[in-house]
Amino acid sequence: MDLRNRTLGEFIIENQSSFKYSTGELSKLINAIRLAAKVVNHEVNKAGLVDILGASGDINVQGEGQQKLDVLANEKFIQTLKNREIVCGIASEEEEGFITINSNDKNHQNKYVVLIDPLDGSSNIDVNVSVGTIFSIYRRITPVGTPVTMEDFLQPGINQVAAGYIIYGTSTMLVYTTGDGVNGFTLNPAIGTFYLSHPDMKFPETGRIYSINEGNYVHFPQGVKNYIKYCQKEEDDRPYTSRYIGSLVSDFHRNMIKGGIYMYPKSSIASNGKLRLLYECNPVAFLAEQANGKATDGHGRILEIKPSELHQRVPFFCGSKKMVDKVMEFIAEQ
Ligand code: P6P
Repeated sequence: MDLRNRTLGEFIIENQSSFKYSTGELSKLINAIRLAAKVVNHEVNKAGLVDILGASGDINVQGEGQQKLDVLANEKFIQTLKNREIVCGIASEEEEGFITINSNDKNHQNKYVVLIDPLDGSSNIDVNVSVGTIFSIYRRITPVGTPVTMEDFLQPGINQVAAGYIIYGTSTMLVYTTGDGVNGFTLNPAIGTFYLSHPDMKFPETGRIYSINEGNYVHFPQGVKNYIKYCQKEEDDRPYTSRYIGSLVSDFHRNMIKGGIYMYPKSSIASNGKLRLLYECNPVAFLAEQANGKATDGHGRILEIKPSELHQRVPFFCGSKKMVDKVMEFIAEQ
């Protein structure tokens, strides 16, 4: 059966039975994310025309300058998710703590928590380079009907029931998994509908693209430095190509299609690297593994890390399996 041109709505319904807990709520949740994605996409695409470019003048919980679109995307996703009786809690890169939903309604049966990076790579907005939204969905582990606790958010990535991203690039795509492979949907802006354009996405076993901010080279651990030099050496299928957009979603998306590795290691100036475990590394790692790729902190599987803090950072190496294995060899030798 040719699945192409299925709409996202049709795909969700057709695949609902394959969801581990097919009660229809996860389908409603993915649909809510789809709606929020369209709203944010509309704002991102006109960012250059109205006064939402540039910094909001606020500092987020990370101590980073907030872009106006960061704030807007955060508000749109939280508002869309809150308005539907599906989730009981939300955590966001832009919020210090988690947001409890329906805590005063003792009868609510909402059982999912969502963690989001509402606009990753937002420093690229003012220079018209692609950015993305990343989301991660878990079933709560505390009793339904009670207010969520931090325990519901600090789950290892292996517990995710769904994860994905929206990439606001030359076209807008929603790419997600519910644990049964990775599928990509492209938005037809003329009619506001996402169509299945990339069924069953898979990482090539290896690749020739490495993505890392080489401006930090002097601060990297020796093993990472040695791997970069390995990528640049004229030998076998090397030197590789260096491609780094400064937007995790964009670098990951390209590498998943073409083959490659994305790296944000720890360094002498960032002892755990920069990327956040809960709403950047875990969802991207879930997608990577579902697409026959690999994701590690340099030693073990990202998805098996037991989180201790909402905004904790981890070193991140993710992409084609053979490339990730090779950088782990260099790290082990250092
Ligand atoms: P640097 C964006 O802020 C982000 O979290 C990722 O999307 C991106 O890959 C990385 O940080 C860029 O960080 O330090 O290289 O500018």
